[in-house]
Amino acid sequence: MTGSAGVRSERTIVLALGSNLGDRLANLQRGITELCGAGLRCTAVSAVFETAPVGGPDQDDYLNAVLLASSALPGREILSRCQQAEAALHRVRTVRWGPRTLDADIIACGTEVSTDPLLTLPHPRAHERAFVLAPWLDVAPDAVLPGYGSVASLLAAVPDRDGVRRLSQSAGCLSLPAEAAKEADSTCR
Ligand code: A4P
Ligand code: MG
Repeated sequence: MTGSAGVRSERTIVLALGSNLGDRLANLQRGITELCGAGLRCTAVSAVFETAPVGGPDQDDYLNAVLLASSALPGREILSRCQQAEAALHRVRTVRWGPRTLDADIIACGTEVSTDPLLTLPHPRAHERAFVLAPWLDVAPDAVLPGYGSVASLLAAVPDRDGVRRLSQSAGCLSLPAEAAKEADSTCR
């Protein structure tokens, strides 16, 4: 939201991370390091979920997580940051919904709604995907997907909810970069 002086106020940014190529957990952790900072103040990260692939070619299972941040940056700048993080992980695009070292999608920027194909908000498929909703619910039990309702009720209705499994902390967890972790809720819990 932009105020009368043209200054955008901070709002909660919800980012979904996924990886199913290489060292999946390390890729997600590196993605967090690439994303957080410089105007994107990361506040919490979910547990890691192992998830069956949805759509695309035959491919290995994913690890998925949700990262919460607070930011006044325009959505387009946050999208660029996501794309830079994917590039840092040498993501290669071949087939749609194909395997990837890192996918970093914007699920929501506060309550912003946009139908721009370059940045659709909320993410147009988030409401029907357990691999997004389950980690989001894990890190924000009262979360609401703008225009769709509570994440808990959406998750209860999605078909792929049996395809997601929360990893125990000993099996793998993510943490915020040290700077952010000092003042925020780290979820290696
Ligand atoms: N774009 C528009 N809105 C957004 C947004 N809110 N966030 C545009 C990010 N990007 C957005 O994205 C394609 C285009 O979407 C970009 O040019 C951007 O401007 P991409 O990252 O190149 O490709 P993608 O992520 O494969 O595309 P898409 O269609 O958004 O994929 P989905 O729907 O996110 O699905 N199964 C499991 N278990 N776990 C997964 O993580 N991921 C996918 C990808 C499919 N199946 C999966 C998983
Ligand atoms: Mg993407």
